[in-house]
Amino acid sequence: MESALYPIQNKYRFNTLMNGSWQFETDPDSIGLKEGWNKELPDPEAMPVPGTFAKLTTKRERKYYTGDFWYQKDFFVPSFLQGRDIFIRFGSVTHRAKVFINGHEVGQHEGGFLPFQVKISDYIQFDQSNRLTILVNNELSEKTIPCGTETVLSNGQKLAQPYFDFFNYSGIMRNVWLLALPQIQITNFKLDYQLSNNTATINYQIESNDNDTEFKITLLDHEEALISTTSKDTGRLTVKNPHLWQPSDPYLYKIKIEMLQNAKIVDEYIDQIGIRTIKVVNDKILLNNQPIYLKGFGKHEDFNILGKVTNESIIKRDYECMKWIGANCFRSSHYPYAEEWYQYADKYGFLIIDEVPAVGLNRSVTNFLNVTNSNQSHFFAAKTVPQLKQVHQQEIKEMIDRDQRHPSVIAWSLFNEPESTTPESYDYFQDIFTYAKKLDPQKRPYTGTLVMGSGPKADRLHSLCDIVCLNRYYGWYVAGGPEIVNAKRMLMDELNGWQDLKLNKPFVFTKFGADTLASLHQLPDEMWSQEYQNEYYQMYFDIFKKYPFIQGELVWNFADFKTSEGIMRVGGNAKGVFTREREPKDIAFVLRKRWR
Ligand code: GCB
Repeated sequence: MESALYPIQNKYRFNTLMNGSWQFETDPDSIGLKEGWNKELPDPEAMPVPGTFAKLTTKRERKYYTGDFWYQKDFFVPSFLQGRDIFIRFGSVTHRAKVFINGHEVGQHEGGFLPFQVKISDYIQFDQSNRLTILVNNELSEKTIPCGTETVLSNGQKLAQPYFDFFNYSGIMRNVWLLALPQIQITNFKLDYQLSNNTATINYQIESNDNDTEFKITLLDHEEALISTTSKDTGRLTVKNPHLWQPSDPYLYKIKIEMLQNAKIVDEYIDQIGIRTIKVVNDKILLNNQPIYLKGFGKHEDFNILGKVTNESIIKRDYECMKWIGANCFRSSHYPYAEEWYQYADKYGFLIIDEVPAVGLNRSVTNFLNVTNSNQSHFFAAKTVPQLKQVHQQEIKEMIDRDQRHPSVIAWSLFNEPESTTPESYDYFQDIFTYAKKLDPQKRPYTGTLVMGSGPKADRLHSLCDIVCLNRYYGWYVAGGPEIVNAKRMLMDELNGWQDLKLNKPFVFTKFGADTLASLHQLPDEMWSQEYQNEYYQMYFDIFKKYPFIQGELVWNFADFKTSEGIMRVGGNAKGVFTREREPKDIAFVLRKRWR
């Protein structure tokens, strides 16, 4: 990626959104490149960007379309932008993209949930129409993340088979910008904080595409009053009596970076930053050196019609619901969300466990059931693992480069429920953690979530994690309904087992939940009813009290969401505390009382 910086406008930086109606065509036989579709699509239809075709169609073949597909858009670059570097920036393209300008390939990107930008200056004509074409592919394999496989139906259609439990929405689902940047430009900057004696030290490191430049760095408070200023690409700023960022008071400073050449400013980038520290000490998570208990959700980017499309109205509504209920945290399960989510979190005072799309590293969609039955698919013994590891590492790097400055991001999750009981799984993740730990200047805690069945005896990954995150379903997939008394026993047995290991690490429940139909009430309660969801959660909360190393509860899920079809799901996953329309189920009021 050329730069991880979110687009901003100022005297030196111009951008315009390219969203709107684009041309679209599927290419089931992958003939497009040979036939020159990178220049002209033969029979396109209109398609919104951002958007996802799977939610807009009335045809099953289109909904489940798997393979290559193309987008095209004509655009204009006025000549007053000449002399600048021109880029196209994609918030994401799911899952991989090849980008062409006026027929020439200008870049490609693997991974469907992180931004990338491609430089197009050498291929465009100013003051004339230009053509942007993107070849997208949404197939799943064990070589890329998220993992899955595919099958070919008797009609010849390919069908993606995710090893994960959310719908494989794909396409261009986030914003697309045209950027005009100075040729000498700031490409990123990293910050980390130290607090002592009522003084904050901000260590910074600026990255740019030119070594022969100077910098001026200015820190301003919320009212734009000057706090501190310095020069050099690497250095420190000090803040006396800092106003710290925290969920109850998400105070943001402004940092301005000016880049100079021959004493003339050539680029400027301004960002809002929150001064705070985050670390794990013994079995506590410390925010600004005070223990913090995490309350909130595992979420998805998911909504009717939109699928995973970024929409700020939904972002705002979700934060309002999370604020109402008294949550302070969510995990970006199971992929990094659109950047706008993190900007809101910084302002609303939410904590985020930021997760890379490493989900489905286990040869089954119901992996929690398989592992519980001691089935091991020896996923990490496959020949494709070196390739997978490279993609996994690349996406960790892109996620950390993108999100490291957000005060809201308090931890990095490097996996969700992979196979974790085999020696190969340890070897794989040891490399992943070693790689990741070099990337974050703030050295935030690193974690990953452990599947049901990966308990204190069998699990091999917890030693790598700074926070041990458990996904548990006693009372739902195991010992549900009238057996809930056994579920209670099983959960306590497992927690006793962890306690005996004396790990001296914080534990967070990153998933526990029960599918619940908002329409169903029953006495005595039964599985799927709202009353059962209440009973289920109450059982967990009663037990959490007994184990002081539990430092957080992120329930599954914030809202009902779409999954693949199957006998386990009625219209999707119904474990939401809110419905898919973001209205509360009964449990929402229970949680509100508990969390507030
Ligand atoms: C899990 C998976 C998640 C599923 C969830 C469930 O632990 O990681 O993707 O949606 O279980 O509801 O079954």
